[in-house]
Amino acid sequence: MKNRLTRRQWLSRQLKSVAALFTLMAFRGIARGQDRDYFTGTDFVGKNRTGEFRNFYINYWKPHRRIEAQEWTLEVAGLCRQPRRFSLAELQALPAREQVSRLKCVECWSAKARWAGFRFAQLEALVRPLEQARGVLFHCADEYVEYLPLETLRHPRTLMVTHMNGSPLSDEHGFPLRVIAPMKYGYKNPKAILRLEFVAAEVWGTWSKIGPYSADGTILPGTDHPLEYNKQPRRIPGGEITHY
Ligand SMILES: Nc1nc2c(c(=O)[nH]1)N[C@H]1C(S)=C(S)[C@@H](COP(=O)(O)O)O[C@H]1N2
Ligand SMILES: [Mo]
Repeated sequence: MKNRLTRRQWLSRQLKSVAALFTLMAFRGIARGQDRDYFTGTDFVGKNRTGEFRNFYINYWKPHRRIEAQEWTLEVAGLCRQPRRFSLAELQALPAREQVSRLKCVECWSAKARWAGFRFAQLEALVRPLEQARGVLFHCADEYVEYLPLETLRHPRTLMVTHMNGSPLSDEHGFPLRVIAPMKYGYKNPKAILRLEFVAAEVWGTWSKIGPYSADGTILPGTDHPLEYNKQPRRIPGGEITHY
């Protein structure tokens, strides 16, 4: 009898420690979950602030399937004389330009990179926008839509970007084509562009519609929290951030 009780006690202790082990594993799972990168190693890409992306956050409106270069073309349509499609190779054959600039998200953070690509004017010369065209609506792989006036697209600091820090854009940063307009908040820098449409009037983009953000998106005087300086606040005068 005594022996049997002891055995039962032993069994119960064993069960308890197994339960404790499972609990620990569950907690570990949750802890990992907070930092899990859902997209690495999958066919999809989406919003991400983990791992290497702690240094340069990734924003995407919706997760979307990674773009295959061979299957991708840029469609240029709307108010232009020669609407057409471009392959990535055709775009990369345009005269190359490069710049170092900071991307400033309206939600506090910023980060800097060396961007390379081509000038918007090169594309314009090939499709020849009509006189009525005032700007371009960018349609992106994640159903993000953003508008930029021709004035901004022709600005000497605005670049159509295919490369970042010497490599082709990662899927996260907008492969195969994005806009970098450093005088505007990040939301005016559309990524993973599929279609470009010349339009006669301003259209409110995805962020301007949902957020309390201006449709124009020019960076306002205020405070920035650059990721590479540990988000330590810095005063910014408005417009492109050039002093750090
Ligand atoms: N297609 C697409 N482009 C986008 C966005 C988006 O959600 N979808 N977010 C914008 C915003 S709000 C920011 S801050 C920048 C961030 O660029 P990054 O993800 O390369 O850091 O992308 C911009 N371009
Ligand atoms: Mo942003």
